[in-house]
Amino acid sequence: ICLQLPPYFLLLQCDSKENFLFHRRSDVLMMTPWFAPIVWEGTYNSEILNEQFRRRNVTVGLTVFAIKKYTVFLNKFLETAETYFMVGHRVNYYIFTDRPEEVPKVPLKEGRNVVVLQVQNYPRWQEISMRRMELINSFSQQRFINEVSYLVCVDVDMRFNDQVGVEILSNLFGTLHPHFYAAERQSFTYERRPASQAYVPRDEGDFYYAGGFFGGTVMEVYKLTKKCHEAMMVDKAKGIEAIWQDESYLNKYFVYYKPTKILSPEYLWDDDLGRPEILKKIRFLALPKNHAAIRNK
Ligand code: 2GW
Ligand code: MN
Repeated sequence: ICLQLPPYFLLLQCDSKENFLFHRRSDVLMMTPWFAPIVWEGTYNSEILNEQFRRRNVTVGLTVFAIKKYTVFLNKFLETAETYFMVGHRVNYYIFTDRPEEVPKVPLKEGRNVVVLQVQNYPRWQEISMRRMELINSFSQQRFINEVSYLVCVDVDMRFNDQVGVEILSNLFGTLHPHFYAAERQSFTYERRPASQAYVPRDEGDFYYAGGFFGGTVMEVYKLTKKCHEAMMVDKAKGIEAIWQDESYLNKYFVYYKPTKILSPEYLWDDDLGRPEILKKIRFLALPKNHAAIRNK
């Protein structure tokens, strides 16, 4: 017999906690007005997602920069990534460094590789941070496009603290900055000088994204890093540097090229902000750093 379901069947299904399709939260925004999912714990089914990405035999590239003293962060970064990052999937770690001899030998699980890419050092820290765009861009074209499907580009002064899996993957994704996920547009620290290429007018911008966690397909990351690097070069020629360096240019990009997925601050947290109730998981955590000691040349 043919069972005629009432039109509200789907709603009922979603409202039942017993139902395997129940993946929603009412305490956080789960989708942007341009229909990009915002990834919070409790809003997705990792079993289904893992199966989809395994079937495609996807390889994920994780780019990280460890210039000068920042090589001290690599050990904890890699160790915790082995425990939590893309477990069960193929991973290439791309470590950009000026000190290849300081890259620790961390035991890796099957299907996971470390690739050390030697790069030059820049005297100014702002330049070290900003040049990441240029380097990711040029290596995307030369190398990443042949080796991985997606790139995940992160800060190194961090540790993985819980699962970061294929739920983050999409054509183009950014992460809500932990200081601003609950803030209003007026308080976002976009670049506000019209002379800068990173300028965002007061009445524009959707979210404030973190510079320390973004990614997408190699093609999308290629386009993003190209635009950001070019904008930086235009500014540099005029003697301007955006207020939060690469983060400002990234935020400008996302105003006009909107991400297809957004990660909640679970994916870039800082314990200086405590641990609010809405955070069911803290997946990637800033390490306290002695700014004076680590940042001196
Ligand atoms: C040295 C002195 C001062 C600041 C940074 C550095 C430095 C950074 C360095 O000596 N060597 C190095 O490899 N880095 C790389 O740049 C490293 O990958 C690090 O994670 C990244 C960004 O610097 P970080 O993590 O010290 O700055 P945060 O945590 O304040 O980063 C936020 O703001 C930055 C721009 O000012 C970026 O947008 C970053 O993505 C944000 O998380
Ligand atoms: Mn950092």
